[in-house]
Amino acid sequence: MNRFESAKEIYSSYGIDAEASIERLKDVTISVHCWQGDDVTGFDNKEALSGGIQTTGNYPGKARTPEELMADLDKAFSLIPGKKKLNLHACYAIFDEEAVGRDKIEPKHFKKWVEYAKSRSIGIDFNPTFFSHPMVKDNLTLSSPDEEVRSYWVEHGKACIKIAEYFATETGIPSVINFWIPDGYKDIPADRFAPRARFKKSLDEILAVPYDKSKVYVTLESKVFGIGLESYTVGSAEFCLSYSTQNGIVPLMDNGHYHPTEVVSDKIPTLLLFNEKIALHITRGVRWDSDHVIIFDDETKEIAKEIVRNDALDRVFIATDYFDASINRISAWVTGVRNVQKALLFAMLQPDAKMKELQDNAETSELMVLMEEMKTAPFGDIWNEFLARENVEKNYFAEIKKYENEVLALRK
Ligand code: RNT
Ligand code: ZN
Repeated sequence: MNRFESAKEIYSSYGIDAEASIERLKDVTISVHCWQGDDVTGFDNKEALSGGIQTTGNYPGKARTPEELMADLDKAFSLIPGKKKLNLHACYAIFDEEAVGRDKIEPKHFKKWVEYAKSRSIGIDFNPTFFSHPMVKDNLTLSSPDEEVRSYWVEHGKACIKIAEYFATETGIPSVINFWIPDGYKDIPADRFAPRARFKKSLDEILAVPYDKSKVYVTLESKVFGIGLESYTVGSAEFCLSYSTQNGIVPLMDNGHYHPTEVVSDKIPTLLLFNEKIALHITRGVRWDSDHVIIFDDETKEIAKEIVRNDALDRVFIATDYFDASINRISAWVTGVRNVQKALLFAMLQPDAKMKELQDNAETSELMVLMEEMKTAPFGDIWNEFLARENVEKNYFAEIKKYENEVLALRK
């Protein structure tokens, strides 16, 4: 008997169907963030990254052009099993003729991305870019007291909804458009109310544009603080959750955006009770919202468990969001996305019904024993079988190194 067959038998003794889990995982779409490939730089201007987020490191070989980023994405996608979607930011617009401001971008500026996605049969998610731009004034965009600034960004938001709709129409796959603004104050503000009132008004204006709700899902991402914006964040958790609920859009939780002892895994079931759909940015915060590469750690597994055991795979938009510039960027992509998939498969291989029963019967000693036992079940053999069936190598590093030597090393 090979390792997979024997692992399958072990899982089966717990009442778990490993074959069915593999099939189930094959169907889960992960929205892969494009910004890992170039340290969140984009192509629409030469501004440095701002907005309270930071990439650290200067590993050689970063993508500098759309062609390079597409080639790197292809390399990463070839090493990532399962279903993927491409998650773009507005700053990745490709201007063939004249460049336009972010308030004036149009679908045609993303035509090459649509061609890219169509020829690979994947969908595209989208994000307006409210950072790294001269129109960000005093660290404010949609909440700015300067009407010229605020309305510029409102126009950007509206333009982006049209572009997301274009993605959905062209690819035939709905597009998730995520709104996140960096707006905030480094030090204690005198007025916490007005900026949020302006943000609310701006979102109302943006969402007043007509769009097809079966094609475009609007999500709103909250945050607790950013670098240089430590004391006050306009788009706080309460703001974003309340706004989403009141306006029928989708709340998005990024697990780097909460106080360090707060966990998104615990928030998922609550949001599932009150929302038809929810969205996630999966990342790894180390001490702060540091956007480290996702590893196969406890909280990633716990997040996956809350999705799987609540039967919510079709209600949760799963996207990755991290940016590590200190290691090979393609390796970072593949490692992080694979770890989300690994966590999902791990969650699919838990004896959920049995564990829930033990909980309800207050058999907590036995529950702990079973939970601990499952940690050393032969999960790796099931994961390896999934990789083999998806025709991707278990150890992808040789491929990464080859690409680094043949392609990345030439980018001087
Ligand atoms: C920032 C947010 C946001 C960004 C991307 C680039 O803290 O997490 O999602 O990471 O939009
Ligand atoms: Zn995020």
